[in-house]
Amino acid sequence: MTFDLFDNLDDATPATPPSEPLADGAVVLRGIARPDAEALLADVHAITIAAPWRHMITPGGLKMSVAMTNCGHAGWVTDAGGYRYDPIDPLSGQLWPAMPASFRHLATTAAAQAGFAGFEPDACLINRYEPGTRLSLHQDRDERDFNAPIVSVSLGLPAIFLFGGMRRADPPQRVRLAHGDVVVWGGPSRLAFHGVAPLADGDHPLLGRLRINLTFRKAL
Ligand code: MD3
Ligand code: FE
Repeated sequence: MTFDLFDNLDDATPATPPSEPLADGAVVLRGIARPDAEALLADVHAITIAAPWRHMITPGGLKMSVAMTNCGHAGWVTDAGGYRYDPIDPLSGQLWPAMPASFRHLATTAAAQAGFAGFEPDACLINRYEPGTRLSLHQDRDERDFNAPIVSVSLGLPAIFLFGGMRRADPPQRVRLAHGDVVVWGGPSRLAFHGVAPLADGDHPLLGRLRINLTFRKAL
């Protein structure tokens, strides 16, 4: 047996996992959050003690099936008054919890791998799905600067992500997003319609019957 000190510099064994282009500006980094999953989930738990999970009400009066919370300098909220980013959690009347270092590090590393060096997220929306929970097709356009990408991190049960086009009627492609998958949505993909199909039941070793998704944004 011989050991090659330079193994990691070999072209056949890249130091970074392969990135898979999904669409113009959208890159999937399969499994890159797996090594951090326990730390990320401990931080999610701490956030939800100060800013509990809640089912927000859309301006149309519908209760969302996805439970949400936020961390960072602003949080995405919806209520009878509309959609907005708010520095204050309306439930607690306090600032949202700070963005943990584990979150920020993963988001900036993933963005840089996808060609968005210098991404500085100021908001992280945290979504919790139970079996049957879905997110209908929408665009994310409440952020100030669409030049910044959105970075999403999937944890727990796998989901079928629906990735549409620039018009709501464009037929979406279905992409399976599993535990540890990170997707960077920039460029022309930034304003694409997207959603999540009803979550299939299952039993994940870390999260049981849940899926948790983190989306990092430059909102302000
Ligand atoms: C493509 N969340 O929070 S993450 C959302 O799985 C949201 O919880 C979904 O859509 C979830 O707004 C999807 C992937 C994602 C997030 C934002 C995007 C894809 C995107 C913004 C633009 C284009
Ligand atoms: Fe979205």
